Amino acid sequence: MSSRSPLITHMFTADPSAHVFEGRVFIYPSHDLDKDMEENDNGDQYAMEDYHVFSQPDPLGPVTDHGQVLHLRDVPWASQQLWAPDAAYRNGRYYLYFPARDKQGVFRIGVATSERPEGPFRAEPEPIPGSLSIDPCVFADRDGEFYLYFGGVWGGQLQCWQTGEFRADGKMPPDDQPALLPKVAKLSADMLTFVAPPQDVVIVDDKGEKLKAGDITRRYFEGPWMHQHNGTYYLSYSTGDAHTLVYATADNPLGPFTFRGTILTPVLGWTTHHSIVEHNGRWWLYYHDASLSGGISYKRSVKVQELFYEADGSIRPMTP
Ligand code: FUB
Repeated sequence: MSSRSPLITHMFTADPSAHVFEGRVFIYPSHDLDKDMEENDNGDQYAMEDYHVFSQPDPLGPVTDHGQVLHLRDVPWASQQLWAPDAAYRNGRYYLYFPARDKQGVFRIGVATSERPEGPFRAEPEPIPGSLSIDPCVFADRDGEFYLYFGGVWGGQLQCWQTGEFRADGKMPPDDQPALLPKVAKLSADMLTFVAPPQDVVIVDDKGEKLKAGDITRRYFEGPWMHQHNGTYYLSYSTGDAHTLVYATADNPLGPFTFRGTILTPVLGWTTHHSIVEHNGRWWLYYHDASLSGGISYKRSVKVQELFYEADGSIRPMTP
């Protein structure tokens, strides 16, 4: 089943992170601007300035817009580009994780907090120390630990961090070398810092070899999502310039993860970005495409489609 049409039509929304809080599905998306802009590989056209939070009684139910919950002007350390966010609940508080460029133009990840899942959220004065790049995904493991996954290449700057320091001239690795990898860090009990420096999330093929940079239909690009199903950990992500959503699995949240296959074939538009959530025993893929804007790749819209597992734990591939 799917909604077949955009869930939200009064504004452009993208990068939906969906979670069930208090029995409702809450969606934390990017808010694409309705302006005409030049497009480039640096992603300057994704000039988002605020976040709205949305909720539904169930994935096919009506959507409530809870309004603007955070604006760039209220994030002391950020200068521009509020990109894909995610949210978590722990110990009576809600945490919104979001990337933005700092005053030096370097992407960092910040946190904002609220007593309510629908916000409004108050930003911490500084980004998370040691954070970098874009696309945070926060994952609550069964043992009560929380992990933040993040990272994206090209405009997301992951290629600029290969030495451990930020190098604005950082290049993508050659095609025959291992691909760049998403990062993961365990979160502190107050959810505001990393307990250890971020580490690579290794993705290998079925022979145990790291995926190569030139393997564009399988290697990591951006938009990590972590979920757990029947004891298996699923790392799903966008392949970027191959325009698919794919996944890899492991028996623990840190990996290494073995590549398994495609979840979603390309959508209309350049980017593809998603989340996977369980609601009342059924699983759902939230994603975006550019159908509402007639294909303008930086004016996107959130959609939802039911996701099914096969008996061997693989995810049944979908078309948008
Ligand atoms: O929305 C801006 C960027 O586009 C996100 O951070 C990426 O994942 C891609 O969807």
